[in-house]
Amino acid sequence: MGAAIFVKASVVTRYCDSRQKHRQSAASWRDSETSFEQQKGHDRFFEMSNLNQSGVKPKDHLYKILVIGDLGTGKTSIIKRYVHQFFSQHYRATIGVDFALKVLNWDANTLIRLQLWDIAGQERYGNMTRVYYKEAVGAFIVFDVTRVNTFESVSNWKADLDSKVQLPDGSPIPCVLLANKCDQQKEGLINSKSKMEEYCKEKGFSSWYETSAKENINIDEAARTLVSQILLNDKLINDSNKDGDQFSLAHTNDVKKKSCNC
Ligand SMILES: Nc1nc2c(ncn2[C@@H]2O[C@H](COP(=O)(O)OP(=O)(O)OP(=O)(O)O)[C@@H](O)[C@H]2O)c(=O)[nH]1
Ligand SMILES: [Mg+2]
Repeated sequence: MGAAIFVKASVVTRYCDSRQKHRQSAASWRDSETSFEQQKGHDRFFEMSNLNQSGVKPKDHLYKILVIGDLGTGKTSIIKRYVHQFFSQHYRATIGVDFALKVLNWDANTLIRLQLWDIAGQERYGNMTRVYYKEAVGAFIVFDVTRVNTFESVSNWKADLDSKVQLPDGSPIPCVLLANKCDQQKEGLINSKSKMEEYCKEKGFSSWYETSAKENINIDEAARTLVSQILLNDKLINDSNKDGDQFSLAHTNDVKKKSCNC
């Protein structure tokens, strides 16, 4: 149901904390050698072939999604599974941030591009630059069910996220908790579903899933839940702005056209 590309960001350290620079990061994601040609191909493909039955071009949304959590919890593996239907046991730590794009034909009238920001666990909450978080409209926080200490960090990641990015009305962006590596022996609170429910409610998670990138468990489901929440927020924001300036969470054209002069 979707198409996807995955590209590596080579330059992440020279971001400065301005809106313009953020757009450069998004633009460099689009403009990088491999992605740009592929993206043009996608654009042409969708322009030509993605008309719905009534010949109308579907609404096109681009949403920035963060994937954060401790080192080695499986963030990259989840993204690779989701985007490429691929898994490897081999661990190569992410440096800085990687990007992936997942294109979803959500329904006959809606095309969604998820710009997935795969942030290295070694970035650590608290030290995370705001630029990574800027304009994100949804997030996954990932922990490893075999290592309790990665669960203990979850509340810090969530607090960091909520302090650095909000929706236009000031509310937190939707965030889904992923208890990854559920194909293995679990340790801690994850063994009690009711306590996990309580924990997620208290910390303000939209939802939580046990996932396995290895066995492909619940990754599509978790993504669908997050996207549904984002679409709902987008609609609420647009509805509340009906009489004023229109604002959308999606920033499709922004990313394509702007470039940085600094
Ligand atoms: N058994 C099992 N292993 C997994 C799963 N997901 C990831 N792994 C393994 O866990 C290790 C770390 O996975 P990564 O996806 O690189 O973890 P990461 O969170 O991106 O790590 P950083 O980039 O360092 O933050 C790798 O050896 C993966 O093969 C899973 O669902 N089950
Ligand atoms: Mg990684």
